[in-house]
Amino acid sequence: MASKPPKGDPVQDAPQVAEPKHAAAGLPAIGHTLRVAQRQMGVKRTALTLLRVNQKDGFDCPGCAWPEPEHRHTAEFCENGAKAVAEEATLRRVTPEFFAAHSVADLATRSGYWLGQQGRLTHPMYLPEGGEHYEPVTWERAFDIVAEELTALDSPDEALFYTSGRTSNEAAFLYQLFAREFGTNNLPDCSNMCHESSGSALNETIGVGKGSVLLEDLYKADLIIVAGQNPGTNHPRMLSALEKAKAGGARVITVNPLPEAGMERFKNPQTPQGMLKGAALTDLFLQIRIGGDQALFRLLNKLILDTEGAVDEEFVREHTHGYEEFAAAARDADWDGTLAATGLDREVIERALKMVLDSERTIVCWAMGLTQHKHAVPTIREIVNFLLLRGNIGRPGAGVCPVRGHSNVQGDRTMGIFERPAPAFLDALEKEFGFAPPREHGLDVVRAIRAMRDDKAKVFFAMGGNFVSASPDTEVTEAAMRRARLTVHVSTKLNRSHAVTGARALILPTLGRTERDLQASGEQFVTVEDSMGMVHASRGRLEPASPHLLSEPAIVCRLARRVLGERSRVPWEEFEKDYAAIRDRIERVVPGFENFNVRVAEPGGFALPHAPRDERRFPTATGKANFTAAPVEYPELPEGRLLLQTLRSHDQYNTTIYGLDDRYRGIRNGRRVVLVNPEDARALGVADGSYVDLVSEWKDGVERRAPGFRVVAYPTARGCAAAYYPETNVLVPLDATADTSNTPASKSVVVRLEQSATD
Ligand SMILES: Nc1nc2c(c(=O)[nH]1)N[C@H]1C(S)=C(S)[C@@H](COP(=O)(O)OP(=O)(O)OC[C@H]3O[C@@H](n4cnc5c(=O)[nH]c(N)nc54)[C@H](O)[C@@H]3O)O[C@H]1N2
Ligand SMILES: Nc1nc2c(c(=O)[nH]1)N[C@H]1C(S)=C(S)[C@@H](COP(=O)(O)OP(=O)(O)OC[C@H]3O[C@@H](n4cnc5c(=O)[nH]c(N)nc54)[C@H](O)[C@@H]3O)O[C@H]1N2
Ligand SMILES: [Mo]
Repeated sequence: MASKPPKGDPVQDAPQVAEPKHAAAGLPAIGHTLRVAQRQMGVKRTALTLLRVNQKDGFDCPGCAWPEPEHRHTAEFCENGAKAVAEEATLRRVTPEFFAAHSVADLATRSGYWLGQQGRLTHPMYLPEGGEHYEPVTWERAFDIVAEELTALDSPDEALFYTSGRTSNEAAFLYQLFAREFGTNNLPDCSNMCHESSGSALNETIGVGKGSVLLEDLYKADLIIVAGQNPGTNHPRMLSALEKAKAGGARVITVNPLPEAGMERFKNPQTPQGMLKGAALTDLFLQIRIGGDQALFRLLNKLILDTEGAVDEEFVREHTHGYEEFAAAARDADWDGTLAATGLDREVIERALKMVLDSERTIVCWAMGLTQHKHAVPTIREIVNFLLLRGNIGRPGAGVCPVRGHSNVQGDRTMGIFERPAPAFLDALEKEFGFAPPREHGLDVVRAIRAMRDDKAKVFFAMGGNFVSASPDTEVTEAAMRRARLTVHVSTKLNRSHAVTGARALILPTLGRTERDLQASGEQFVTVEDSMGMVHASRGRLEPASPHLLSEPAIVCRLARRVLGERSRVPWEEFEKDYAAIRDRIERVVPGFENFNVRVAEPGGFALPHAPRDERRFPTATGKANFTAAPVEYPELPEGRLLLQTLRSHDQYNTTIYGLDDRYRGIRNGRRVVLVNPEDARALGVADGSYVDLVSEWKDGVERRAPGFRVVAYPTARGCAAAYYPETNVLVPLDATADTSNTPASKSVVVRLEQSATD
């Protein structure tokens, strides 16, 4: 079957293909942004809103978690940030009339793109058991329904409280507080599918699960390695930071199976010169085979060990543990094995080594290209080994830089959104609020899906996000969701998770970042933490999309009062009135937030402490930074198969689809494409432009199929393929996860291509 768009879609998914681009941003990006923004918001609102993004008195961009530079241009221009804002500030509305016209069954046939394009949700909506349409419901009745189902559970652990990473610190703190006072640590979050592998690897090795660099460090670095990340699309403001670092003398190595335009050349729209010619960003491109990174860094580590004087022996002696065992394992690395694992040639690795040895200050940045593999955690640990060897953690211009996704995903974790909370955090909660939080670990995303599938969890509550589309194994996940008694989504926009429901379902519409949040004590602001541990305020200015919206903190406070009633020890009413009261409590529970209300009022906010970065102190079990010596792994590829990575196009924010183009990769008007190396296409006998089904093969023997993808001959590494998420999530087996972190292995799915049957 050739790709057929779901019924009602405005545009046929009919991909057109041109040559990929070799530069990002520039004039086309500005034109594109204004067109998208004006379509959603009109001219006046576009100008007003875009001026407020990431300004000192404005709101935090709901796009990515990249930090803000201290000296902002009037409009820190970012095409994809602007698209994220336009998506939220749109003038389109999804009203009760819309739901009367569209049954849930109808909504389930629509594409994610179509659903998102309908606009902002305006009223709380309820789908009764056996009902065909969502109906408007009062907030009181909505909270009653949640309370009915929660109190009917045999155990609080039959409830799941999911969070997506846009939720503010204040809302996140209240949400985990409610879940724990209710009695469960079942707090799965999008981080489980995202940077969990980074947290797992960093916690164990350096004692803090977060990056160790600030923006200034990038400007001081000699060498920046960007591995498994596409900042031109997903963190566009990082390109200006890389440009500045390069102007200061840094060199850049890019490690990626795909040549990504943003890493090739950046046309800075803020400077006339940038607009014309742009700056080349990558000095050396290692076009690695998917999953080859651990092998690459292991070999580099061996080569460093083999070079006289290359190891920072004093640092290793004073600050690290496990060196001997690691060094013995690293010395075993061999060229042939590494060349096979990475698909690289010897000469390019030798050039990389020279750049590594020439650098006194090295930073490694990474994102989903490293975290979503079976061996993601040992891969990131190998990067830590690499940095430790030359003393590159805990001094200016050097360190680990996992680049986070959602704008407050890091802050949510800091606030306690975690299914495996540290005992010290629970102790602090207990002391502050006087109830005994549950101590048993809760369920992460993958385990939560299994629990619903096996009838062990019956209420699913989501603070944002789009759980069924973001999760792996779409058919399994959707069937699991449909088994729930009640599914509840606190959302700004319509998405597929509203159409794939439990027996009863609720949609609770909420304020976005851009909107004014008025409570009894006056106008409120919230706070967020960026990818580099900087905490700052975010204040919305726009009139809310509807008078019926409640803020996320207000929803949690009212729900908690309704569910917990007299038994609660928490002053929910006070918190709802004045978010400063929430911050006072955060200050007393979470380390690093001393004087929170005062410090967050300062322009630019404040940095959270980070012992390895600030004092070269490593709060690990050994009290030192730990070298590790895991065996090298890389994905095996059977004959006639490809390793598929599922990634983002330039016109999407996770499951939110802005449009059908992927400009830098030369794709227009369609998303069902699979990028294949031309030589692989030839060897497999599939023609460029033909349509194939992607069929994933996994040891459970279940055949997972995504039909109707147009083959695009593309210069990706040999043996590798790429196609967009979430269309390909159906191919990622629920049980295919990273060791230790349990993150779905969305970047290495073994697939075969089958010629699509034509209709
Ligand atoms: N506009 C926009 N911004 C976003 C998002 C969005 O969807 N749209 N999403 C946000 C979120 S939640 C996140 S987590 C981030 C995601 O940011 P990214 O991680 O940049 O997103 P992906 O598109 O998944 O890209 C993964 C990159 O890793 C490469 N890669 C894949 N496999 C391998 C491998 O084995 N080794 C190496 N070295 N490279 C590999 C891919 O070719 C690709 O360049 O972006 C955030 N920002
Ligand atoms: N195959 C594959 N799967 C992946 C990935 C991949 O690379 N490949 N990436 C994974 C990653 S890195 C992540 S982070 C997850 C993302 O998983 P999620 O965070 O669950 O998904 P999003 O698409 O970001 O969620 C979008 C929805 O959030 C709601 N929303 C937006 N803003 C707000 C707000 O301010 N408040 C509230 N309450 N709701 C809001 C809107 O209703 C919107 O429809 O997906 C993961 N899934
Ligand atoms: Mo993410």
